[in-house]
Amino acid sequence: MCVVYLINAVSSHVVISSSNISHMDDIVSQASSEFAQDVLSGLGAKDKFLLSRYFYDAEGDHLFQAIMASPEYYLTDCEFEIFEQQGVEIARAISADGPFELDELGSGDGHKTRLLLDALHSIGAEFTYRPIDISANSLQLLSNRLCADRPWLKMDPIHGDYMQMLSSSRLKDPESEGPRKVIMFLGSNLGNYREVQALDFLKLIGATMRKNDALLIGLDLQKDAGVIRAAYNDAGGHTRDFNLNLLTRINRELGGDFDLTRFEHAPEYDPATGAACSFLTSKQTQTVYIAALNKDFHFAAGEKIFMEISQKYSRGQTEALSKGAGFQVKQEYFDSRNYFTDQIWMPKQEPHP
Ligand code: AVI
Repeated sequence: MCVVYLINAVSSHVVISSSNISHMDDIVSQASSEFAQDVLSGLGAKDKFLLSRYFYDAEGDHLFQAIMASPEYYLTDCEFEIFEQQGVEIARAISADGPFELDELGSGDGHKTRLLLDALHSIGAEFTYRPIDISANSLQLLSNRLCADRPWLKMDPIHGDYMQMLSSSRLKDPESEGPRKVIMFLGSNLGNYREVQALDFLKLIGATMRKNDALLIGLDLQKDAGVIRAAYNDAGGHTRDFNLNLLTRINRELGGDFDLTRFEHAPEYDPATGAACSFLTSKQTQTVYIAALNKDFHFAAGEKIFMEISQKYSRGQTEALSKGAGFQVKQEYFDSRNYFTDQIWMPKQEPHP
């Protein structure tokens, strides 16, 4: 029987009752003041920017689903193909060292992961699936669905920010006697970090791992520039709406007065570095007021707000990343067009003296 307890790792001590409503208010206002602070730093900078992690409110989640379903956004299909065609091979490789827990950082709707779970089940692997996601709603939906379809699955979903979780005791503690761990970080989510941050993040993951643990990571590769440009500028306009939705969020949560018709979605791809960057460009000279900051922000005509990086990797870059973060590459898997790769990385063993 499949039983799921949704653990809130960030605030598991908070039980909602009338006596701690004000504490809840504090938490909520703390979160929105962090958002306000980040918007202030971003729009107050000489080169304006906003942080892409704020894309994912309810509407942003919905738009991201629409992006993933669009014909131009090849990443999801490629990774799906890898799991569909090579899932059993991957399952064998990650389960070779015995029972383990499978921690998925940012599980989302688990569309691709289901293939891997089935492959693991088909070879009789012993594991517990621990999806970790910031969206309680997505996590609950995923858990209910998996529980209903796969009664054999042992599952321990965790609600929280995986970045915070990596530093928290639930995932940390490489000295502990707990089960072996396979950490999954799919969908080229790493590409949303700049190079230095990506390395730091990988090192943080590495610090939670023991000798026989593994990281299964999905990375988007460099390819024809036209294919990449189309993926971040789909004809249906979902990526445009996804970017503009962050201005709507600022209007709603921080009392901004952004007029969305005065900004244009302007993605760029640089084949020399592999950086696909999204910008919103101001179509005219304008001033935007944000009430929560009690501040005006001035935009020149043509001025850009940097929204997001989606790094596309060369083979040399993926190698440098794994090496730089202290991993050795155990296996690499590719889709039939060589657009995307899923790789198994293990912590590098220190040579014996
Ligand atoms: C979540 N992340 C890997 C997506 C990407 O491709 O960078 C986010 C995204 N932004 C625009 N389209 C998709």
